[in-house]
Formats: sequence, C-alpha cells, structure tokens
Amino acid sequence: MIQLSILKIAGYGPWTLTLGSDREHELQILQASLYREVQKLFSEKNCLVFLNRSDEFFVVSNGLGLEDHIQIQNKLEKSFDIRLTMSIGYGPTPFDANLKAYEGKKNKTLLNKEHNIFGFVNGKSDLSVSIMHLDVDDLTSKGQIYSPYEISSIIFGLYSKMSKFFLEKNSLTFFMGGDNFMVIASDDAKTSVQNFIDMVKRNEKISLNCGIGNGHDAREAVKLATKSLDTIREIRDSGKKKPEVYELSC
Ligand SMILES: Nc1nc2c(ncn2[C@@H]2O[C@H](COP(=O)(O)OP(=O)(O)OP(=O)(O)O)[C@@H](O)[C@H]2O)c(=O)[nH]1
Ligand SMILES: [Mg+2]
Repeated sequence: MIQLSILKIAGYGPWTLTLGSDREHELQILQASLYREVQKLFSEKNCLVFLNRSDEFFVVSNGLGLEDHIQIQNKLEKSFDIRLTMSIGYGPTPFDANLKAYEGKKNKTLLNKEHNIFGFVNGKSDLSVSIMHLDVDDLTSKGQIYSPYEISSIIFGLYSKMSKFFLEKNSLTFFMGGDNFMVIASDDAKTSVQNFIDMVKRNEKISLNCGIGNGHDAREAVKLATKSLDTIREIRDSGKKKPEVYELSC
C-alpha cells in the first residue's frame, strides 16, 4: 500500500491573466520558488516531491497524516499569494493511489475545508514504496555526436515511451533532470523493467541502467534506488560485466 498526495495551484489559470501579458518570467520564478519550498517541507518529513507540470506536484506521502498536511499548508499559505489544493489517496499500486486522490477531489470528499485538503488519508507507517531510478548509460559520449538540443529531444522521446510503458503497469514515471527518470513502481513494473530496457536498446540504440529501492517511505526508497544505480556503475567501472537492473531493500 502506498500513499500519494497531489498538490495543485488553485485557480491558477485565471490568476495568471491578472498579471498582464508580460508575465512569463514572473510565473517561472513563482513556479521554481514554490517547487523549492514544497520539496523542502515534504522532504523534511521523509517524503519526496515529483514535479508534474510545474503547477502540479506528486508527493509520495507515506507515513503522513492529515495534521502533517495541514502544517505544510499553513507554511505555504504564509509564504505565497497563491493557494494550493491537496488531494490525498492510497492504494495497492501507485496508479490506484493517484485515482483515489483524483476521485477524492472530484467528489469533493473534504478532509479539511479551511486548507483545501481532499481525499483519503492512511498515514500509517506500515506503508511501503518502490522507486526505480533509470539513467542512460554513458550519455556523455552522445555529446560527441549530438548537440545539446538534439540530446534533449532524444531524452523526451524516451520519457514518453517510459511513461506509457509503466502506466500500463500501474506505475508513474517522472523526469528528474539530465538523463534521470524515476518510476513510482508497482511489483509488475519491477518485474518488467528488464523488458523495457531490452526494447529501448533494440529500437532506440540507448542503453539504460535501473536501480531499484524498496522502503517504508519515499526518501528511503529513493536513497536505495540511487545506491543501486551507483552499484551498477561501480561494477561496470571495475571492468566486470554489469547488471542492467540492481535492487536493494531496507
Ligand atoms: N536528478 C538527478 N540527476 C542526476 C543525477 N546524477 C547525475 N544527474 C544528471 O545526469 C546528467 C548525466 O550524468 P551521468 O548520467 O552521470 O553521465 P553519463 O555519461 O550518462 O554516465 P553514466 O550514467 O555513469 O553512464 C548530469 O549532467 C546531471 O544533470 C542524480 O542522481 N539525479
Ligand atoms: Mg547516465
């Protein structure tokens, strides 16, 4: 069972219009500052925030109760003019948790009216989460052949395929920057990641490595996923045949 909290800026579209046409730089500054603060507040509580569309964030919020969410809302409300809506859901797979949070907001299942919090909170510490950290093997060498913008285009093409493949496994993929992706993974996603790596190698001529981490909360799982990925690199750099997938559990 995993718990997700989806944060979204409330009434953002109409509000942006009040800034006039010369607004893009202001919106970019606001979005970056908001992301910084949201990541800071949730990571202090052992969660991790995944940036979805700059005005929407997905948080793996295992272990957090309603009070924790209210506390964070209070701090955000003091720092920013705009307001956030929070929708919380939990379920057996990441996609199920996302659906539950979505339904909670759609059906206006209020958890706290004053702070715009909807959905269903679990908050129990017996939740678990699996994160897969995927990374392109030796992206640096592609810089000899392709210009920076062409490399970005390759990375976004890969993101699109990854998102589709893992959504079919009830899992959620996020681009983390550079050549890094993280998948909030179901068991099905973990057992099929080697198939995805083989497919990308065959069709796109791109080699991927995947570190998997299993933990009680997001920071623990992400730490182990990145440690697994670094272990693949260490095996490779020692001259031995590297695995493409490596898994660690707490
Ligand atoms: N989000 C995130 N980005 C990272 C991390 N490590 C590296 N990056 C980014 O990824 C880019 C590529 O770095 P690497 O993946 O180490 O380079 P590489 O040539 O592919 O080397 P290998 O992955 O070891 O084969 C860096 O420039 C950073 O932007 C990480 O742990 N998380
Ligand atoms: Mg890489």
